[in-house]
Amino acid sequence: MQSLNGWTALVTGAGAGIGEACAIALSQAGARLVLAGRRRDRLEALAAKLPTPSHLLELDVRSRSAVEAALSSLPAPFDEVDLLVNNAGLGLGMEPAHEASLDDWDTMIDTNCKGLVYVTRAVLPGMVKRDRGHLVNLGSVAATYPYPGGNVYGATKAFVHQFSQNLKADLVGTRVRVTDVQPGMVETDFSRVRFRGDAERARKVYEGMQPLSPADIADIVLFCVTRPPHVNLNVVEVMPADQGFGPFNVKRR
Ligand code: NDP
Ligand code: 8X3
Repeated sequence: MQSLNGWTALVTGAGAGIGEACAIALSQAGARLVLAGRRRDRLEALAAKLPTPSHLLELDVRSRSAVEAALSSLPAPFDEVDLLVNNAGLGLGMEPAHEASLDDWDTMIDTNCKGLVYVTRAVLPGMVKRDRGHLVNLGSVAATYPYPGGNVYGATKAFVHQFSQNLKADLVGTRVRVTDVQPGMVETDFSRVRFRGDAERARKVYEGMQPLSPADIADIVLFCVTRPPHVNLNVVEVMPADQGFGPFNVKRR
């Protein structure tokens, strides 16, 4: 496995779930970490566990001005980000589109699309200038496969996919790589957030099946970023062995 010694990795949403697991895996591989998220206590607890130095950013990615300010004033040696894991994101609600909350839709678009764009735009010029970098975006199987109640969540992840592909198009000829990692069911706080703290409903999502773990996704992210520099994994779609595809839903009268 290629070492990440000397690399600086920025992980958004690093205080929990997939982001936390990615931060741990990248740190264990030798990268120094910039840990971004809204809950400072979670970032501090994570930083204490990491074997490499880290810098904490208490940051809401929805705020364009906060993202720009935070990322333009990173202290050395954290100021040259080589690897960005755009992980911060969420699903809210599973109501059908005609009943869903427009506020929830705004929050998902602001976080999963606009927040990801703000952070990417802030780090990308430095990567291109140094001719070295890797953008890893957390998409989802929901980008490709619709399901009832997925509506805007799935659409935000389709945005992540299309943005990733278009970034790749712009970056041809540079040594900046782009990967869209698209997981299926991963057991994290994702469902608890989606169901607004209803732990029982969240638990039922993973009942009787073996979901992916955050460490499974971190393992894939680490694999993608440690390929030789000429190798770009564009899209990685991964599901638990216990998850599959639904049949077409036909309403018969
Ligand atoms: P978690 O709820 O466990 O973690 C989400 C992370 O995102 C938290 O660390 C949270 O930190 C952060 N976050 C949310 N909103 C913001 C914000 N506005 N600004 C900064 N950070 C924010 O869920 P997961 O680990 O499962 O989700 C991580 C990513 O993986 C998401 O993009 C999700 O869509 C994607 N994904 C998840 C799957 C799953 O089944 N779990 C499957 C496919 C994709 P804090 O609240 O401290 O800010
Ligand atoms: C989260 C996984 O299947 O709930 O992206 O959309 S799913």
